[in-house]
Amino acid sequence: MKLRLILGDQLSRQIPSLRGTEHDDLVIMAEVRSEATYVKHHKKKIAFLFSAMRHFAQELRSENLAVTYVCYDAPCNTGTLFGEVQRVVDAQPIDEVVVTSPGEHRLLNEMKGWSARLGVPVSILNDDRFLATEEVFAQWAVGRKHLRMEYFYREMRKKYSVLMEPDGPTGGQWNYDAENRKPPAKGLVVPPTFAVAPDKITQDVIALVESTFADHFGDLKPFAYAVTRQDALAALELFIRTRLEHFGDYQDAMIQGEPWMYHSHIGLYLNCGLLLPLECIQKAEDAYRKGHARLNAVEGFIRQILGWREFVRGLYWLKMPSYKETNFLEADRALPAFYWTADTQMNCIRQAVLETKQNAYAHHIQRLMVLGNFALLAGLDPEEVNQWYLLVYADAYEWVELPNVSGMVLFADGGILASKPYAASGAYIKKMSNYCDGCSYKVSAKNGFKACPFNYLYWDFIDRNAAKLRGNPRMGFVFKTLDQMSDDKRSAVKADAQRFFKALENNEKV
Ligand code: FAD
Ligand code: DLZ
Ligand code: SF4
Repeated sequence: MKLRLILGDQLSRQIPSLRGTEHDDLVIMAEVRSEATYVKHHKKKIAFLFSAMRHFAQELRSENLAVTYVCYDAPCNTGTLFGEVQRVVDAQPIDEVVVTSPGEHRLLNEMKGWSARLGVPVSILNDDRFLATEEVFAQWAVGRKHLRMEYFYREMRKKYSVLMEPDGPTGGQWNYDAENRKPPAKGLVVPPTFAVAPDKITQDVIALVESTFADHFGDLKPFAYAVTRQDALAALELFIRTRLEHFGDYQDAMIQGEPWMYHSHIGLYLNCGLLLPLECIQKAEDAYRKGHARLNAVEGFIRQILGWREFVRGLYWLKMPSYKETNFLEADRALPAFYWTADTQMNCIRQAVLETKQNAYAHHIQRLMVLGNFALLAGLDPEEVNQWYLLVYADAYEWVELPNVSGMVLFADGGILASKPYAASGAYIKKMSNYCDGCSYKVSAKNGFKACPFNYLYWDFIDRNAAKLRGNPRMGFVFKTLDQMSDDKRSAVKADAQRFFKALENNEKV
């Protein structure tokens, strides 16, 4: 008799640990303190996952599988995954425990010791929901000085015959970003996003989270996320029908009061197993083939899933555990309180934090070029920044969060993931959003009290890190500009940055 453990982010009928299930096997799923609190996840993330877990258990039971489901508040709940597995192993004639490899290094490490502790074999299976195994990625990486997503992505396109013609990539190019990334058009009306009313299971979970995780960050209500595969598929279909066409155009655009923009909002479903990557890719390609969406939009969307998503996962497993310790720029400033409270005069940050708090979601460019850009320019401690990103977003698991934060945002890995830091002044945010219109700071002012902090923090960041970044061939122009800067201007930048940092340290509202 096998005990098949299904984790909260493995809610797929295709998960390897459910394959070949015999009639006397037992499935176990458990809501446990250790997973819900190793970082204090956003309330909505916990509610989403517990509800999706409960619905998945129900689905398995409807197929006559025997499921032991341990609710968070069950009196016998030991609070850990190991404890829950051990309880079953102690009570039943279990010959083997079967689990699909978890998405986080800390848990995999722990599971490797389970067999000795339990006294039964524990099989940890490869998670083949992903399109590149750790081995395939490692093989691709061998001998490459720089790991660049674009080249990996091309291999994946060929391997899975996605947007491919007999003579090469569809349309003749691999990448159509030159046609993408437009600023928001005036009067743009964003279509409504997918929403579903909470059923009884979700309502019960919301009540549980409200009383048990009251001190966690974030708003529980309104709760409108899908918690079943059927609804997650409906959310995907809605995206393809109403948003995909403009995905590329407005991929980097930000509008005040429009948290969802033209993004797909499927990351949380993909990462917990309700959706599978290849089906999302194929449905998007199908929309292009049927003439429902343009190639620039479809290729851009597919690249995120077939390229970036698989690339960051490959990198995570290739470089862990040392990747977590990287801090190339030796950044050590504490995370400012406004990442929790939104109490800042910087309107772009205020909006992004408020939306994060409401939805456990912010779209990519808010994460990268607003919240992330500030963290980079201000030299925030990578450990604190990683913790924050891991707990605030409903789609966050370390395998995807860590490379995005330490690699893409903070350049903490020294350039393993990105060829140069994604640092930008206020001009970028002004170009891609309307946040600056409602800001107490002036984006056009470069120095002084009223100046947009991103402006002087950008040059202070470049100056401060010159010894480490000057040799970067992609930053030649930036350092040329720095070198031509007058001494007065350089001193003004330094003085403004120091004043700003002092205010931060004194917990003043900046
Ligand atoms: P869309 O913009 O519609 O993109 C479609 C899908 O592509 C996403 O659902 C996701 O599966 C994939 N994707 C897009 N960009 C990336 C990327 N850079 N890395 C991996 N997959 C990508 N994504 C997570 O899934 N979990 C995280 O914890 C996470 N943390 C991030 C932290 C930072 C600092 C940054 C800059 C990015 C992070 N991302 C993370 C990537 C990206 O921002 C989210 O995947 C995306 O915002 C999810 O929203 P969406 O489903 O609307 O995505
Ligand atoms: C994120 C999460 C949370 C909040 N709670 C649980 C849980 O109670 N039980 C469970 O099996 N999984 C949970 N998860 C997902 C795990 O944290 C995830 O499986 C690991 O981090 C590996 O990716
Ligand atoms: Fe953000 Fe600066 Fe614009 Fe204010 S002026 S919204 S701080 S970029």
